[in-house]
Amino acid sequence: MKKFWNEEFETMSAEKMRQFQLENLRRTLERVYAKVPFYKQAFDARGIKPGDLKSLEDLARFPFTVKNDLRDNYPLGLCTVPVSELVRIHASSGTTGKPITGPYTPADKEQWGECMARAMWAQSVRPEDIAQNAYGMGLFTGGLGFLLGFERIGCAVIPSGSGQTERQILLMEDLGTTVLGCTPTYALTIAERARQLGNDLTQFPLRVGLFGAEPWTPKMRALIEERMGIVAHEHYGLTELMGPGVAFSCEAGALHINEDHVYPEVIDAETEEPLPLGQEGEMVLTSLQREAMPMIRYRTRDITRLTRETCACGRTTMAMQKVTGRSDDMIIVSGVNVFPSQIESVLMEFAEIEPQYVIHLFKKGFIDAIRVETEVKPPVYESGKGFIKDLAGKVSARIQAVVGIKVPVEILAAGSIPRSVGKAKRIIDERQEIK
Ligand code: DLL
Repeated sequence: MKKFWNEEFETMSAEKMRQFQLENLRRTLERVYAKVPFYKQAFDARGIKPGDLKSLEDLARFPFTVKNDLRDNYPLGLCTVPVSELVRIHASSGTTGKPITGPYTPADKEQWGECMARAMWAQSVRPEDIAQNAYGMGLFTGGLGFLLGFERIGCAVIPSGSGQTERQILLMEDLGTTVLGCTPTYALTIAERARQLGNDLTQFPLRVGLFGAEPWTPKMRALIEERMGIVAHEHYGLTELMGPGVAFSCEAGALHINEDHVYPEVIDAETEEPLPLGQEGEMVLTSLQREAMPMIRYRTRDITRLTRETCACGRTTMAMQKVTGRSDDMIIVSGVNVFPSQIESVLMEFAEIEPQYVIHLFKKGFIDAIRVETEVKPPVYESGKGFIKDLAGKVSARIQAVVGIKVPVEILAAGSIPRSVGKAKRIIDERQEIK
């Protein structure tokens, strides 16, 4: 049985990899410069042309791309191909009501499947496995991205999607699931429910979990492993760069980056200068082979550091440390990316509401949850309890429509929320951190 899914790229010498990256980077820069007005303008504003890239270090002279650029060019303004050449469009939350899109050509989808299969193979997934895919099966890249990888390997996939926890457990037992893919918090929910139902997951055939899409601590990983009787592996990725498939944990515990597809840099989030290997900062990623919507120096806002050492698993690709936080205020609730600015934009739609709010972030069992407190304009509060309750319900429904998750809303009297004298503190983190 082969050890690597793609031995050539997973064990390539650093020198050969850099050469491969340089050639693909140049091609990608040329592609976006020729086809996407946004990039042409951004490069021209800096007086730089794709041909100025003589070495990988020259990439630092090119401009960054940020989430707002995707929003400003919504839905497909950064695409290099007409819609007729696309075969898939995913989407994820933007910083306001509009989502950001992730379009794929047939070649992009092919590469995505390759990256996923490499990751899963490294995590011991084999054609004999029965894989329960409990990531959200929809616009979110988790479900359909994992499906591509499982199918590429040849597993029997159960596309259960997220939710309906009791049915997940039933399927797991009846079909003899050996591999589970979902967010780490959902894994804990499944384990908790199984315990309540009197099912001992450690006695199930389940042996490995493929978890990602949100930060989780080593403690949480150990807990999942213990409660499910499995080995827990990690996946990292983001819609903008393809979805899951950017990085994956190996048997030695390193998070390897699919470096022939994604070129990683780490920068100082304040000065925006690239940092040397090993130093912690914000990860910036550039697509190397994508066709539909390649990203140039995309600021992920994820905090990590990069290392290049030959790993005990035999892979030579660069590894990233587990993401330790973000350089912006995005929070992830039940796998859904939530920005305070989204909540704010909803609140601002209501004439009765004051532009004052706080988001309480707390733990509901093992799961991160939020609730919102806001205020009404002074006379409105006098309209009576029924009116206020009704208004809170409307705001909550609107948040659900925009953000995609149900968030309880409490409406307070004018002046209840402490006023800030500097930067507003919108998020109150009440979680007892499980470290
Ligand atoms: O979460 C893609 C994905 C799906 C990754 C399934 C892994 C498994 P988005 O919804 O666009 O895409 O969210 C991307 O989620 O910038 C990180 O902040 C966070 N994130 C993803 N994986 C991890 C991880 C998918 N392993 C954003 N650890 C990213 C910490 C993660 N944060």
